[in-house]
Amino acid sequence: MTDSQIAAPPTAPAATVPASTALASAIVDTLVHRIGKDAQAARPHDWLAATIFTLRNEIIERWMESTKAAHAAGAKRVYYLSLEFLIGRLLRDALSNLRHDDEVAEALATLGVDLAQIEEIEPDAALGNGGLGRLAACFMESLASLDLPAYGYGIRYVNGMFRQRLDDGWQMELPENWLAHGNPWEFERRESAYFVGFGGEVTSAAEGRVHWSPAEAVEAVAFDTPMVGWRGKRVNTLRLWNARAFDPIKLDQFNAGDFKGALDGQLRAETLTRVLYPNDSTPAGQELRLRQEYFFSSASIQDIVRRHVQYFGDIRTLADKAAIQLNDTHPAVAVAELMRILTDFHELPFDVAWDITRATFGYTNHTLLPEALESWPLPLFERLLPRHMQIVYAINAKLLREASKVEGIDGRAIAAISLIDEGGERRVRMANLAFAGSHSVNGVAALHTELMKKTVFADLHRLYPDRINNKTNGITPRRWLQQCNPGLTALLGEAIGPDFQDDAAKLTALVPFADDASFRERFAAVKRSNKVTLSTYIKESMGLTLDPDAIFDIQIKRIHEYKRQLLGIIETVALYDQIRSHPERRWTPRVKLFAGKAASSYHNAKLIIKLANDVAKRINADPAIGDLLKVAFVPNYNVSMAERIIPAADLSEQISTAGMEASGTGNMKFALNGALTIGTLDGANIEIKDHVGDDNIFIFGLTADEVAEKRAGGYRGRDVIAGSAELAQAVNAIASGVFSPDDPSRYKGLMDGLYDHDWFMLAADFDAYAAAQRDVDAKWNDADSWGRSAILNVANMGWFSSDRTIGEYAKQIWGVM
Ligand code: NTF
Repeated sequence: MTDSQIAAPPTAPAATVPASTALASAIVDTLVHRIGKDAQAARPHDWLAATIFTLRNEIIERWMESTKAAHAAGAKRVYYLSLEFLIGRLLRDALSNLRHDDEVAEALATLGVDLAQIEEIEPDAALGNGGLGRLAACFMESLASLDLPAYGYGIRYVNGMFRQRLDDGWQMELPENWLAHGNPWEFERRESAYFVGFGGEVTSAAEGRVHWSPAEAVEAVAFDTPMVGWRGKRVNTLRLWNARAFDPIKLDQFNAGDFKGALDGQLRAETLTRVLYPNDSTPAGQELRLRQEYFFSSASIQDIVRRHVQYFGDIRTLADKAAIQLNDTHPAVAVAELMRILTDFHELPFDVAWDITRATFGYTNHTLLPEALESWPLPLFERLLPRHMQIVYAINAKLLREASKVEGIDGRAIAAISLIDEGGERRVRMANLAFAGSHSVNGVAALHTELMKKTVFADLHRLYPDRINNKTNGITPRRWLQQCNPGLTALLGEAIGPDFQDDAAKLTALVPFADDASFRERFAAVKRSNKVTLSTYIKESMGLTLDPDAIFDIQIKRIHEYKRQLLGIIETVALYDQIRSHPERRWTPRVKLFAGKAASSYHNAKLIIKLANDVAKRINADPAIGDLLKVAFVPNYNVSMAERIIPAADLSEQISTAGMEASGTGNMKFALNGALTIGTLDGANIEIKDHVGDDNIFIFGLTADEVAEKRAGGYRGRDVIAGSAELAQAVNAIASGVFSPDDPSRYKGLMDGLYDHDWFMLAADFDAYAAAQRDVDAKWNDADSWGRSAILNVANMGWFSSDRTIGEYAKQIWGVM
């Protein structure tokens, strides 16, 4: 969408604009006095900003009320520290949560402006990679909706997640400048600024006091964004830090003609908050990343301590008034930072500080993938954070002393518990630091939590058997049902009344409607209409025509080998081959959609994107296939794209190797919108199955235990491929260049990997997956059965609301409910 595509506002001057409502005149007033344009000159971005600024007035009032009320009540606050917040667009969210959508749409219409069109030009705030960042955004919304006083703390990246462009099917990464038109949602708080130091040396002063003199320092400046809860009940703060040089320009250097050197400090500071590391479940071991982690952790801890002392006076009561949750290990250095502030500044004894620290922090683990578990080379950590290194040693000494007293903890276990990895190059283990420094350590789905106890954290679990607990992830039903799927929301309201909007658990009232033929018809009509809308978008953006009566089979998520997009593609190739070989059979028309970004340095993931595109190109152009099979890789997957695609899905692909996807949250979004899941017994799929019922989900493949057994038993993909004609045929076709005639050996290495290093058990699961897909076809052809199952998915997904998840954190970890 470009500015010029949007209907021009009426040509009348501002004073005579038919502002039929007070709201319309307020928007025009904002346009004139705040943006400095009249209705005639206003561009779509000006209307967008004017609408947001106008709406903001009400939000600000509620925001201040929320803050004052929490203060007056002496309430305990929740602090959610996360290096990622994938919040997406905010206008529709705020409008909908404040119940102003119709009113604002009408007011804008009187001004000749289409609300839907200006909503579309709001940039996606993509300050995150995938599930972990989106979870943080859902949690912020639920915290406000449950009326819990909370702050999110993160980094205000100038360039968030890269924009993905496909050049001949190859992923290209382009910088995404979400702040190009300014950001009407944010408030710069110049008064909330903190000193964050790096490097330098630690000296002991008189009376055993320790003094850290950093070699360099930047200033962290707060930018606040209001997070509006459902029905505007409460507005919380997302506080994102921006780095600034203390001395933006060295005038002496500048005057001496060294212009570049004069601005060096500013440039170095800006670099800190310039880019989001575009990794998902892949390592990000660069120094800048550790600097980012410490920068935002330090500023956040300083801010939390400052607020506590200001409101409550006594630092010793911190844990009674503050619950800090670490979203994965990215903010784990906050444990050492709080210890530093408590001991070096507040002069508390080490053991007292340690008790306060552990009572204050909780840690959530989001992955068991060894390559994604953070650890930092000890020399780097020590050089950048010399005082924190001393504190880590002191914590470690205490931890290992405690461990050595426990029966059954031997030398091997001690080495595994230690905060320092001594095998090879010495490294600081951030997960162990987060674990040791928290009173609660949670996983994000039942299986994941069990695997934490058995694998990565087995020894720490033996030492602290009460610490690990489960909090199965959730999604906010406001964004992921009400806002993205207004058709379904209206239909649900007609059937069961509006109560489900305030309590997603009430969706179960829909269960009896699964047996109501006329309801099933209306339900199917809503889905079809969503599919038509998506098809129109794909036609316009990609030039591909889709049949809205085909099964819309969708896999959208970050591209990673463990998520097995390759399994989906190979099965697509196998199906293609079957259709060509047996044109006489009655095939069920399918549309296979893929979308997702690959980490820029992840070679195989990028090759998988290219393969999906090559396969799509060939199949879509094959006249023998016609409308029976269409394949598309939709570029630049992001939150807004998910909101567009998910309501149109019939089949949700959740096919990771069992034991590897910690939870998944896309799986929940699809099921809540009436898609059936085809999936493995992995992550939250297991709990989805338990809720929607075995008859309403397609489960296939190895279990996590079976995967582990096979790996231990010397599994070889080669043996399986030899025994599966369909798989062998598809793998050979891809390997021999059928889909890459311009470069026949392009996929040879990728396919060879399946024979000899099939770590993700793709070959092992292929036949079961293909069989499950034929079960999907059969069920699809029984429209009553499909419709019934789809409705039962919606009816039983209320449990996966992030309100339920946050309620559990609030009661069981934070003590705020
Ligand atoms: C992700 N972890 C997991 O891979 C998903 O399964 C899970 O749903 C989300 O977290 C949210 O819990 C990560 O992105 C990371 F960074 F930990 F690898």
